[in-house]
Amino acid sequence: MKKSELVQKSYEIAKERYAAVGVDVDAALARLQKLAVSIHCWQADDVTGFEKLDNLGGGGIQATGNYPGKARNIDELRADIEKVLTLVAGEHRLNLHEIYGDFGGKVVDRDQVEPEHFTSWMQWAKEKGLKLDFNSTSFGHPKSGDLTLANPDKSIRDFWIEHTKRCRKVSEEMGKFQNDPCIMNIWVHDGMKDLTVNRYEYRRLLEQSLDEIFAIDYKNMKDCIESKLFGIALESYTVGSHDFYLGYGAKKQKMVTLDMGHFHLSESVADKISSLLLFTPEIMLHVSRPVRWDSDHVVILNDDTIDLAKEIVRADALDKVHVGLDFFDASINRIGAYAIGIRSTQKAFLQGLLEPLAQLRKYEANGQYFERLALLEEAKVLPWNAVWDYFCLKNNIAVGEDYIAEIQQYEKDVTSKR
Ligand code: RNT
Ligand code: ZN
Repeated sequence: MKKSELVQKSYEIAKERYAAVGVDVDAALARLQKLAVSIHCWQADDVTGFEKLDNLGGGGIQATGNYPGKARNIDELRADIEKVLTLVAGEHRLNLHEIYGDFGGKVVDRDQVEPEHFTSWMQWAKEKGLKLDFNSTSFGHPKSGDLTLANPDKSIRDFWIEHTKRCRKVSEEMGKFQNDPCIMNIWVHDGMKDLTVNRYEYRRLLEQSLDEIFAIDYKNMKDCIESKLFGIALESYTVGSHDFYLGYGAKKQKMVTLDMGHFHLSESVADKISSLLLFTPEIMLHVSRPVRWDSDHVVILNDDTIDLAKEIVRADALDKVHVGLDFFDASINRIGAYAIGIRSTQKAFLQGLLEPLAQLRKYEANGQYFERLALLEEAKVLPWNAVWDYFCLKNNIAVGEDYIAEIQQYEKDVTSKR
């Protein structure tokens, strides 16, 4: 039997199995189809960007590995993203960092960035059916140091405030152009390597800088603020901790970005969804995978991603949670990294959407906790994978492991020649 026939047949059977526990598979598929993943541009080039300034590295993050074929310029990065889009179903977004601007070979310092540096991105994205999201970039710059928005030196602080304000303006223009809000993330690495005695002061400065940055209200962009546990070489103190941004977000009604790599390893990011939604407007996610430290490994289908997706569905919050990715693995084929990460994220959400929630809720409300646990366990082995294969088939993209060969071909034809 042909693979497509097998997939079709398995799907029909799966549909009946799910119907028996009250799950409408087609409704789940329709919802998955609409679930946009904001694809981070920085996996394609190990977070280098296209600035003409010397990128000094540092800033608390680091891509490790030297697999050949990274994107060296805008055209290569766009080609790579276009390839990625042929390997995943659905309509997605592209998340750009300021350092990926189209600076036309000129030196444009971070406090000089303008919307026009992103015009070609906006046009290209429109052609490709992508919406754009955005990030200010505080790392990898001569003025990055250990402290940016929280720097006691006013001239440095003002430089980064100006940068971040301008990035909001860029985001506003992107949002206007695409007729859909551009989500702009602020993550600054500010912190200290060793014991720190002025913790309060830096946090006070960060709050003050953010207030200045957010002074203008925009209509076509949304702000989000991302915390972290520690950065490389900034291990002892992080100004923008989770408590800091949770407090700021709740007080000022800003979205908090939850990066799965920015918490203690035993902490459940999934469990934060329902609390955050009560006190902040929406949530931005950086779906990622920490391995021992915030190492930004490629997202896989593991308990953390499945739990997160399920919690979002259970909270009926798919429209309030924005799904973005954040990983940068320079040790494997980068296009492959994207394909794995996006497909695994979608698989997690599909599992969430296929949960027999109505029945589970009934059990819980009745205090039938054995029944709840039993159904949760059985639901794990319902044939969600048949539904997943059908999703790929129906969208005309590689079913199962077939995308491996497509990536090998692209490597042979394109990335290996770089
Ligand atoms: C760093 C943050 C941040 C970055 C990107 C490049 O720890 O997760 O989101 O990964 O901005
Ligand atoms: Zn992140």
